Amino acid sequence: MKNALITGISGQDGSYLTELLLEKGYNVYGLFRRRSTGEYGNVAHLADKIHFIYGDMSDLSSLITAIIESNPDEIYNLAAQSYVAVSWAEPLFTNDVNGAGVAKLLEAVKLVKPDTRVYQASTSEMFGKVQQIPQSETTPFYPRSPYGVSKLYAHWIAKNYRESYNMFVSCGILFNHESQRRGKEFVTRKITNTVAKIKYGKTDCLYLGNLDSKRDWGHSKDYVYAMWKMLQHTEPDDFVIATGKTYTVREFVEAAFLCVGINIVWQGKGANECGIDAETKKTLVKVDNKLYRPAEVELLMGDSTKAQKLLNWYPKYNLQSLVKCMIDNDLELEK
Ligand code: NAP
Ligand code: F7E
Repeated sequence: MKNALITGISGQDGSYLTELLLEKGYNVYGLFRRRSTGEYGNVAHLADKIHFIYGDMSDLSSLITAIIESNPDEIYNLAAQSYVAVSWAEPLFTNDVNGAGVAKLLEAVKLVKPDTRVYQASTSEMFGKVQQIPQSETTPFYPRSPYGVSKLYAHWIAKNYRESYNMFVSCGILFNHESQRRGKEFVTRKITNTVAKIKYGKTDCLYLGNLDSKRDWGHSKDYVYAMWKMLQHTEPDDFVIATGKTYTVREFVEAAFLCVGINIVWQGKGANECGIDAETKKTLVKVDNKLYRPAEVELLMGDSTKAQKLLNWYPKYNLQSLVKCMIDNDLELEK
């Protein structure tokens, strides 16, 4: 039986990864922050199967203790301040957790159990103002937010521990991945949840920022499988994980409304653009300037050929099946 330590276990990916590893017979340990509400987040349904260890990415002593207690064969470092928009409001905290926190974790692994295989959650946000389309492992980075910069530091420090100390550290450069467990502040879940509320008459309108942003959206379940595959590979390496397809926020909105039988047509431009129900002529989507970011990542589209070839990894979900499962879940929730 292998031991796995997951940081960020209560998040979206942490929960799907826990399910995968439990299915595979792992002992799962989760680094967990104390919460005033005492909840387990997305792993509440698995709480009796997980060994929780209190800790925080900013607290080196807790990371050392977690490694001693869990004696891990594999560590999946998923903990992060993961919301890009908040990284402008909390740039130093974001860096402490996402950047310096990774150096602390790697140093703890080096000191306590250097043969542990480590997965680092890198991100397509490191490509930021993209220098190539599509983006692959060889595309130059150009982060556009404190979040992107913090993750780029983590990515390079992870590579450095791999090369300096011969440690097995792999970085997954994952493009956006979503699910019914996605936080409601992220655009996809905000859209599906608000569409469900509109369907049941609980709210009138969906307010969004930049509708022109393009993202390569996959499903978290597919992406956590790629994380596991990376740590089973013969060599540590970096891999882009993406669907290879890109869509605008506007197209995601259209797909979500179509799932509840509403055809959206667009009128106006920029801040005056709105989405109208083609049948009733009601305005269901409006632009709110406050939701624009200080700097935007305009277009992401990943090339995961390397992961396909070396890991035999392919996504199962496409945009339509992703939107459908998110909408079905939110309709049930808001009923
Ligand atoms: P998420 O749902 O926001 O989960 C983040 C997790 O990190 C939560 O369990 C959170 O705990 C924990 N955490 C935050 N700050 C911490 C700290 N100081 N110490 C310990 N734990 C802390 O994120 P996700 O979508 O699952 O993403 C997982 C990882 O992949 C993140 O590193 C993210 O940056 C990265 N990533 C995500 C995507 C994506 O599209 N989802 C793409 C590329 C990379 P609480 O529950 O206590 O807040
Ligand atoms: O924004 C635009 C927004 O917050 C997507 C994280 O998991 O993926 C995620 O980062 C796009 C942006 O995700 C709203 O401006 C328009 O262009 O859902 P998001 P993100 O910033 O792409 C990467 C790969 C990560 O690593 C991150 O951890 O949608 N947008 N209107 C909006 N975004 C939000 N949140 N809310 C809006 O109302």
